[in-house]
Amino acid sequence: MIGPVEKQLRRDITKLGTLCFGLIDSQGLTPSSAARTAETCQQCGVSAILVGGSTAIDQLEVHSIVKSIKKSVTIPVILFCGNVTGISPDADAILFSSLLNSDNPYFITQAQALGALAIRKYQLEAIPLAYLVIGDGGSVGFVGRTRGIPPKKPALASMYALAAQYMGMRSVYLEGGSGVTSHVPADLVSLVRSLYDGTIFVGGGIRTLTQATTLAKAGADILVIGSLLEEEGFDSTLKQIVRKVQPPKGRSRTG
Ligand code: 1GP
Repeated sequence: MIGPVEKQLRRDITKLGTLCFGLIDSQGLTPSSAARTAETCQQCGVSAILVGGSTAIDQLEVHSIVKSIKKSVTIPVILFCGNVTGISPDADAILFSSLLNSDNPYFITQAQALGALAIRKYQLEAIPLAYLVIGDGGSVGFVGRTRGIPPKKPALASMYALAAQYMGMRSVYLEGGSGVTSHVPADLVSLVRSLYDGTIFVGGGIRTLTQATTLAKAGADILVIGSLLEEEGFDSTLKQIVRKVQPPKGRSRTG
C-alpha cells in the first residue's frame, strides 16, 4: 500500500540521510512566482515541494499554484493541507494527516473522511501522517484548536508518536508552527527518534544552517522549510543546508 513517492523518499532517507522539503504557502503568491520559488528549491537540492497552509481556503488558487509548480519541477509536489480545500488533482501525493493533539475532532478524523473520496477519485497517493503541534504552533495551533505539547515535555510528544505508530501511521510531523522564533527542541526530536520507527518530519522556524544541522543530528528524517523561502536570496542558505544535512552520494554525513 506504500505508493511510489513515499517509497522513493524512504529510499533517499536510507541512502542520503536527512532530506529537505520546501513548503510553499498557496496564499499571497502568484502561480508564476510560486513556480519560480519551487524551481530554485529544486536547484538547491530539496527532495520535494509541499503546497499548503493552515488558512488556505481558496481551492482554485491552490490548484493553479500546484499546476504551475508541476510544470517547473521534476521533484514530487505534495499537498500539505490544513483543510479539505487544499486538495488539487495535479499533485503527486498528499500528506494525509491527522492533527492528533487537536481538541476538535474535525481535524483528527472528520476533514479526512470528507476529503477521502476526492483523493481516491483523483488517484492521489496518500501518505499517512500523525501531525503534532509542539508549543503554541502559531496559525496552525490556533486554527487547529490544538493543545500544544509543551516543548519542555518531550515525553508527551513521544507518547503521541508511539500511539501514531501503533495506529499504523508511517510518518510523524513535529510542527513548531510556521514562522515561530524557536524551532522544536532537539531533545524532543531525539526522544521521539529513539521510540518511533517511521519517518520523522520536523518543521517550523528553521532558517539557519545551525538549526537545520542540530535537528538533523537529533534524528529528523525530513526538514520542512517554509518562511525562509520568502526571503531575498534564500537560495544560498538553502543550498548550504541541503549540502550539510544530505551530503553527496557515497560520502558519509559529517559533523
Ligand atoms: C510550517 O513547518 C512548516 O508548517 C514550516 O515552517 O515557515 O517556519 O519554515 P516555517
